[in-house]
Amino acid sequence: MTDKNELAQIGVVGLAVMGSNLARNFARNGNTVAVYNRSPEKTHALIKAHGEEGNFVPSETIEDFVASLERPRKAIIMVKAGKATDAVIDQLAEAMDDGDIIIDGGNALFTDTIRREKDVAARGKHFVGAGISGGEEGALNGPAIMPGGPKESWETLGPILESIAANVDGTPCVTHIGADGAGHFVKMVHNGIEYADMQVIGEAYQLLRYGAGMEPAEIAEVFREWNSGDLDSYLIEITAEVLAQKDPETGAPLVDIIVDAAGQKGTGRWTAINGLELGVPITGIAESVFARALSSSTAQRSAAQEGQLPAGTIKPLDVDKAEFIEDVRRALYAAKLIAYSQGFDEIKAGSDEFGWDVDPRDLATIWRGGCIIRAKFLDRIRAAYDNNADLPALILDPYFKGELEDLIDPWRRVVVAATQLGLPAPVFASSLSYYDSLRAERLPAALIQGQRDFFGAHTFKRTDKPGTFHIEWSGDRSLTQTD
Ligand code: NBP
Repeated sequence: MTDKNELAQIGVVGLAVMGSNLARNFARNGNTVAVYNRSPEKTHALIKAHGEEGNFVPSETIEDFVASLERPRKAIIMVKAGKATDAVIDQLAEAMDDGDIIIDGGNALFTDTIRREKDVAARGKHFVGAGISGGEEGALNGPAIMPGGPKESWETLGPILESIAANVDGTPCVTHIGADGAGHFVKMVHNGIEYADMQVIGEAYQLLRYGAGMEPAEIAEVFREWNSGDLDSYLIEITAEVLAQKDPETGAPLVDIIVDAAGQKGTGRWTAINGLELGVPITGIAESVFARALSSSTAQRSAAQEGQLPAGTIKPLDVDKAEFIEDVRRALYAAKLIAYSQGFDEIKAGSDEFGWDVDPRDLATIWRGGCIIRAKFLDRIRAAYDNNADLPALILDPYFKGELEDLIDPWRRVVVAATQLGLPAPVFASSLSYYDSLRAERLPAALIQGQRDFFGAHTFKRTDKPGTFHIEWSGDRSLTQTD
C-alpha cells in the first residue's frame, strides 16, 4: 500500500538489494517507510513488486523524501559505501532540520564514520553509523544491527530498529554499541571473525577431502553431525548444504566445479589492518585474509603447480578415519575459539583507543541472531564475560580453558598431519603457534631485543632489575644504564 500523505516513521535511501529488503522489513513490521533511490526505476520496481507488504511512501526527489518523514526524521542510507555515502549524507543534511537523524547502514570504514559524525553534528543533525549484518536475507527477515553514534539517537531509533532486528529468546539483536564509529568498528571485526570462521571450516574440509580422501557428500554428513554439537552455527549449517549440492549442469559435486579463488569486499582486510595498527595479534583473521588473497593469486599458483616446487616427503594418513574426523572437529573448534578470542581482543583495544566503552557481552548477545557468525557458542562467550568482565583473554575463561584441555592434543595432531600430508592449514597452524606463544614462559623476543640493541642501540630491559640498558657492542661490551 502506498500513501503520499502519510508521514513515515523511517526512510530508506538506496534501494538496491540491501536497501529494498530493509525497507520491506520495516514495512512488514508495521512501520510506514519512506523510500527513495537516485534512479527512480528501483523505487518503482520495489513498489510494484512489494508495495502490498506494508505502508511505503515513495519519492522521486530527496526533498520530497525528507518531507515525507515524521520528526525527528530518521533516514537510513543503504548506498554503495564510499563517495556515494558522502554524497547522500550531504543531500540529506542539506534538506533536514536540526535534531534529525541520518543513519548509514552501509559497510563504512569506522574512521569514515567518525569523520562523518563530526561533520554532520557540526551541521546540527545526528549521525549514526550502523553496522548491519546478515546479508540480503538478514536485511529482509531480521539482521543483527550495531548502531554507534550519540546515545540520544539510540533513544529515538532503538524501538524502530528493534522492530526489524533478528530476535533470539525474546532479545532483539540490536543495541547501542558506543559513540561515533563504534558500531561500524564492531561490524568490521565481526566480518573479520567471519573470515576466520569460514577459513577454519575450509581447512577442516580440505583435510577430510584430500587427507582422509572423503567425498563432498560424505563430508556434508559430517558437518551436519557437527552442527548438533559445540560447533552448532549458521556457517557449519550452510557448509553442509554447499557440500551436498550437485552441479545442476554436470551432476558433479558443486564444490568441485566452483573456481577455488575466494573473493573479498574489504572488511576482513580492514580488520587485519586495524589489528596491526592497534598492535593486537589477530593472527586467525589476518591469515584468513591472506589465504583468500593467495587463492586468488592465479598466475603464481599455476606456475607453482606445474611441478615447480618440491613437495618433500608426503606421508599419507596412518590413523583411523573416524578418529581423524573427530580430531579435525576439535582442531576446528580450537582454531575458531582462538579467532574469536583475538577478535574480542581487537574490540577491546579499539574501544580503549577510541573511548567507546564497548561491552563484549552486548556483542555476544546480538551476534546470536541475524548475522553470519550466529552460533550457539556465543552463549558461552556471553557467560564468560558475565563471569568476568575484565577477562584478559576469552580463552582464559574457566569454561574455555576446560574445553582446551580436550582440544589441544587433537589440534596438535591435526597440524602435524596437515604438515605431513602437505596440505595447507594456515589458521589451524598459526593459531596453535599463537596459543603456544601465549603459554610460553620465555619468547625469542629477548633475542630480538638483543639484536635491536646491537644494530640500533634500541636498549633493553633486564629480568633482574628495573631500568633501561645498552651494551657497548662495538666497544668494550660494557653495560650502561640509560634510564
Ligand atoms: P550497492 O552497494 O550495490 O549500491 C547500490 C546503491 O547505491 C544503489 O541504490 C545506487 O543507486 C546507489 N548509489 C550509488 Br552506486 N552511487 C550513488 C550516489 N552517488 N548517490 C546516490 N545513490 C547512489 O547496494 P547493496 O548491495 O544493496 O549494499 C548497500 C550497502 O549495504 C553497501 O554499503 C554495502 O556494503 C552494505 N552491505 C551489503 C551487504 C550485502 O550482502 N550486499 C551486506 C551488508 C552490508 P542507483 O540505483 O541510482 O545506481
